[in-house]
Amino acid sequence: MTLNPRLEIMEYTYQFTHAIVRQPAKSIIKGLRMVDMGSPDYPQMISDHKDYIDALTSAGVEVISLNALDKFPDGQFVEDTALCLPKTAILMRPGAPSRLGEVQEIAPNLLKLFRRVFEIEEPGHVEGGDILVTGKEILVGRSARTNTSGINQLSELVTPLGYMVREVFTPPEILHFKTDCSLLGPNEILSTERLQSSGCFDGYQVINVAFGEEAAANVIRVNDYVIMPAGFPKTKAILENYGYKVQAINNTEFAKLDGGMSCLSLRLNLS
Ligand code: CIR
Repeated sequence: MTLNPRLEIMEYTYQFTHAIVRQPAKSIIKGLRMVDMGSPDYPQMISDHKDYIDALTSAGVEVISLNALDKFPDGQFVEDTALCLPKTAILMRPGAPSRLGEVQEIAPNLLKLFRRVFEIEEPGHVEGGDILVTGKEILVGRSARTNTSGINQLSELVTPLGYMVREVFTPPEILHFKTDCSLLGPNEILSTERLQSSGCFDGYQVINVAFGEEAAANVIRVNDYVIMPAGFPKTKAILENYGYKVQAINNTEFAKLDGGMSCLSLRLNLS
């Protein structure tokens, strides 16, 4: 019997065996930010990062923890450096010049784990935070960090593997497409109303974060759990009412650098 490639894609949208994280370097306090919300507290970040790893572990993934990189203040936001699909990894090319070198740091780790490793090349730029893999397609938000050349290259690389790439738009007031949305299930999306109103999720079942809790839109679905930032009780209750098992992690400090739940890990299915 031939397996429907689409079905295989759907199975892997939130089922993960491993995650890669990187320890926050002391230089993180110099990380990029869209708006200055004050200096992040390094010891609190280390503590939150540990809780994040514990949440991933209790969701059933083996966490591969890489060393801190002092020369890359945003280096712990590993999601932006690669897209990991079953059996295939694609090295990104961040649009932030200070982050380009992070890709060479993650590459050897992915080369050890994946049979196929591709890369986005100049003049393309894509950051993983702009990519949402759903059960039926890969949505990529054009943003200040992700350009059309990068999206076209990504499409050419993954179309032969059975994926469809659809270009969407990241609203200019947010950093990445996934700043405002997350995957909850193959056809289920958590989104802010402002992003949903662009029409990019037509055909999906969309759950909106509570009004005033827009910063809760970046969560990760990992196996049976949804890992979300703490401090958003209305959105947590909404998710729980839908039957999701939720773990909330303090994110006040990474948020000062526009970091959220998804950016702190690369989630992999190595089965
Ligand atoms: C940056 O501006 O690149 C970092 N300070 C934050 C990156 C967050 N990445 C993500 O949400 N995927």
